[in-house]
Order: sequence, then structure tokens, then C-alpha cells
Amino acid sequence: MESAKRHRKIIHIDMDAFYASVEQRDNPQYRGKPIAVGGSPEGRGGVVATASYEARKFGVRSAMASKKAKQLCKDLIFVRPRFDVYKQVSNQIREIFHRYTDIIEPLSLDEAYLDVTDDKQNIGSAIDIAKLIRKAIRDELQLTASAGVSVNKFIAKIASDINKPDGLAFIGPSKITSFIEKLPVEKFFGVGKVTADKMKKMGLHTGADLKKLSEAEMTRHFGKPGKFYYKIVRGIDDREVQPNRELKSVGAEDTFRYDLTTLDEMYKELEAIADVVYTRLKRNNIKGRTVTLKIKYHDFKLSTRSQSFAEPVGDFETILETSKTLLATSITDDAKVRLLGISLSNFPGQVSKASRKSEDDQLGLFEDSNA
Ligand code: DCP
Ligand code: MG
Repeated sequence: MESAKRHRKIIHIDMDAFYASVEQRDNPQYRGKPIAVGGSPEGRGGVVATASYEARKFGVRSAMASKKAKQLCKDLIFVRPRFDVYKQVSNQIREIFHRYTDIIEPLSLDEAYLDVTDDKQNIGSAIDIAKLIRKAIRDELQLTASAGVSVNKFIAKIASDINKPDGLAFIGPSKITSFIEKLPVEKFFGVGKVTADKMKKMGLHTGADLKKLSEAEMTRHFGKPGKFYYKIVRGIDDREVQPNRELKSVGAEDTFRYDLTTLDEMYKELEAIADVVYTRLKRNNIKGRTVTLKIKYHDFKLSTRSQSFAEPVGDFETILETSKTLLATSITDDAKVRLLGISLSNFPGQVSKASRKSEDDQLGLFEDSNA
């Protein structure tokens, strides 16, 4: 399959009980105790973001109602999340990754793929690099991470879960086939609960079962994602590790067939442009703190004007009104305007799940998309 090519070396790193571990590190009184980050004490409402491993023994899980969590574990301690600290730790982890490779694709604050096929330090062994990363995280940050090492993203991600917490697993090319054949269908990338249930009803429980279906049968039963399932049950996953997936700005602009001379005309155009920007922001589920207006005049002179807000904005009204104000305060009476553009930037410092989701959507890998 991939034998003609040189195998890639992919590592998936996932921090153990991330928020809870940070809280236990910073607050010694929580160490060895069942804690839940998020949710409200006395189980008055809210859900658990994550639970310490001590709490997991009682069955407390992420996204569980705090009321239920408290019922399962009477001594559970609820801890208020400190997102700024988690973000900071996330950056520190990222810096450790960068010692070995710049091809890093973060999936969330605590999880990332690394392509170490050509590592910066010429270590060569992906297993050794994973060990060094785990050691650095432990020594420098007093936290533990689990790592999965393989030749593609799908297998590496599953591998990181095998010896969790504080573990490492390597699945080499010779073991991939037998590993996948034993794998329960719900573990396959893109297979959510709905698809898994459907598969089980068809008597498909493991990778070996899935392998019996032809590509045509796969797509017939599971739609577009069937094509992808067909490949991954055969250990083929060519998705690249994609660095720099953070969105920097979202915008739209329009060049006009003739120069605009009145504010009214320009406002009308701004409305259409703002609508496109608004739609793009919503699609990416993102808001920005800075609105920028771009104006190009008939003589190709370019001007940009920005306004920043204390809180991120993303609603149509604010985008439009801000752009209008920026325009009104920028142009002179005799201005001839050839192009107008609006963009939003200065997004809250998190990796955009949105851009990733839209990519996966294109693959048709979301549960919704095959409904
Ligand atoms: N998180 C959240 N809500 C969820 C799932 C996770 O707020 N439903 C947050 C809290 C977690 C962090 O994201 O600490 C990382 O998510 P993981 O799924 O990796 O869970 P943990 O790192 O907490 O545990 P594990 O050791 O299983 O990786
Ligand atoms: Mg984790």
C-alpha cells in the first residue's frame, strides 16, 4: 500500500486529565483527590469539563452534569476552571514540540499531531522523540502526557489512548493490519454514535467486519464518508499534519465596475460585504476584536482603517455600523472609490476548531453530513 513511499513518522500527544492535572499541580491540596473542573459545587448545575483520574474511578466523566457527578462521588471537589492558565500551559507544550519539529497541528489546547519524519535534531526515531517530549513535559511542567507513534494520523491518535494515562504506544507498519482488524467500529475516525449503531445492526463490529465490504458497498451504506472508512480500515490515511491552521482574519471585499462617489452607494455596498463577512464568521464560529475597513481609490491609493473592541464582536449590525463609521471618517467629498473591503481579526487566542471542522466537513466526516 504505502510501501513504495517512505513511511511518515507521526506522533499524537494528548495530555492526561488536562485541566484537572493543572489544578492538582498548582493546588497541592487537590493531589490524590477526586476533583472535577467546571460544573458547580453541590451539583446545582453545569457540566464537568474534566475529572481527575481519582474521580474517574467513580465514573465521573467530561460533559457529565455536576449533579450526577456528585451522586457518583460524594467527596468530589469542584474546581473553577482557569482557562488563561491552560492556554499558557498549552503554549509551553507547543514550545517543547517545536524543539523537534515545526510541523505541528494542534487539535485542542491539550492535543496535537506532530510530523517528525525529518526532525530538527536528526534523532530519527519517532519513539525516542516521543519519549523525550514526555520527559520534558514531566520535568519542566510537572504534568504527564500520553503519546501514540505510527505512520499516519489515524493510527497515531488511537495509539495515544492505548497506554493512557502517562503512557506511550507504538504501532509500526507490520502491526497495523492486525491492530485495525480487532478495532471496534466506534474507534474509527469519523464514526460517531449514529454510524456505529448502524454498523452494529448490520453485524459489523470490528475492522475485520468492515473490511468485507467493497468500496461501493461502503458508500452505499454510509454515504460519502464510506470512501474514507474503506481506506482507513486498510490502514491508509494520507491526511497531512497541517501546521498554522489558526485563522488570522476573516474578510471580504468587492471591486466595483465603476467608481463610487456617494456615501449612500458605498453604504449599500458595505451592507453586502458585511453580510458576507458575517456569514463567514458564523461558519467559522469565531468573533474578532478588530474590524478593518479597506478602501481603494480610483488612483489605486489604498487606505485601511481599524477599530478594536474590548470584547470580540461578530454580529452583522456591529460589523456594518463600525465599517460605515470608519468609511465616513476616512473619505473626502470628492473621493472616487474603486474597492471596499471589511475584515475581522484579533481572534481570541485559541486554535480555530472551526477551520478544522469545515475541512472535515468537506471529507463528509461528520455525523450530520451523512444523515
Ligand atoms: N474538555 C471539556 N469538555 C469536554 C471534553 C474536554 O471542557 N467535553 C476539556 C477539559 C480537558 C481538555 O478539554 O481537560 C482535554 O480533553 P481530553 O478529551 O483530552 O480530556 P483530558 O485531557 O481531561 O483527559 P484524558 O486523560 O482522557 O486525555
Ligand atoms: Mg487529554
